[in-house]
Amino acid sequence: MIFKATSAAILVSALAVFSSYTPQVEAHSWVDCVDWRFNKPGPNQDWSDKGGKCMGYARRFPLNKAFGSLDSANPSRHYQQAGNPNKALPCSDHKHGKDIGSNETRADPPEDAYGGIWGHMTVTNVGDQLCVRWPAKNHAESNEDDTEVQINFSTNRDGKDPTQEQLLANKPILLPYKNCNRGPIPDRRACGGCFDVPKRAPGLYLMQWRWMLNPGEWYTSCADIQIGAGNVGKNLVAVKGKGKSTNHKGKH
Ligand SMILES: *[C@@H]1O[C@H](CO)[C@@H](O)[C@H](O)[C@H]1NC(C)=O
Ligand SMILES: CC(=O)N[C@H]1CO[C@H](CO)[C@@H](O)[C@@H]1O
Repeated sequence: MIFKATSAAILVSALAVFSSYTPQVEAHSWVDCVDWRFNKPGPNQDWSDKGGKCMGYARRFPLNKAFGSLDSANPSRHYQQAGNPNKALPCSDHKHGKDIGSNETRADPPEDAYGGIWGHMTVTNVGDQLCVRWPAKNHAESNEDDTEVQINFSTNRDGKDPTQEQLLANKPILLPYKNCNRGPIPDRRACGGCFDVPKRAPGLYLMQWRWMLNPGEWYTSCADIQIGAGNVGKNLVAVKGKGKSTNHKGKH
C-alpha cells in the first residue's frame, strides 16, 4: 500500500513537472513573406505555398523551413516587445523583448541580412502593390478577436532604424489579421494582405509589421525595402531583374 501510494505520488509529481516543462504551444505570429506573388492574381487570394512564391523577406529570415514553423525554430521568430511597447525596440535585437525573437537588427550594410541562407531583400517601387503573408497561429478562428496588422514604412531614407515612437508618429496601413485561407490546421492557415507602397524618394527604408494579439501585447517583424533605384547592393542584383514582374502585376 505504502509502495503504491508513494509511486502514485511520484507519478503525480512527475506529471506536474512534465506538464510545467512541456513547452506551451507557442502561437504568436510574425511576417513570413514581405513580397508575396500570387500564381493567379485576382480576388481568390491563395496564400498557401501552392498559391504563389515569396520574392522578398524580413531581415535574416531562414529559408526552407515549413510554413508557420518558426516559433519552434532556434532562434524563434516571434519577438514580443517588452515594457511599454510604444517605447520598445521596433525590431528584435535577440537580447531584449518579452519573447526575444530572432536578430532583426539592421545589418551594416543592410544587404548583409539577405541572401545565402536567408531570403532576398524586397525591391519595389512607389505605387506598386506589396503583399505580405503571415501564419494564423490559431488566431484566425471565429472565436478570436478581429485584430489588425499594422504596416509602416520609416521615413528615414538609407538611415538607421527609427524608434517605435517615430514609427507611431506615422499613420500605419491596417490589414485585417484574419484574412486567411481555410485549412485543416488552425495554427498553419496562411494569411496575408496587400497594400500600395507609399510615396518615398528612391532609397532603402525600414518596413515594420506589427500586430497586437491581446491588449498591450505586440509582435513585430522588420524588413529593409529598396524603393526605386538607389544603392543596389550585391544581394539585390539577382532580384532586381525580376522586379519587372512586380510592375507587371502592379499595373494590371
Ligand atoms: C545582431 O545583429 C547585429 C547587426 O549585424 C549585430 O551587431 C549584433 O551583435 C547581433 N546581436 C546578437 C545578439 O546576435
Ligand atoms: C505603409 C506606410 O508607410 N504607412 C504610413 C506610415 O507613415 C507615413 C508618414 O505618416 C505615411 O505616409 C504612410 O502612409
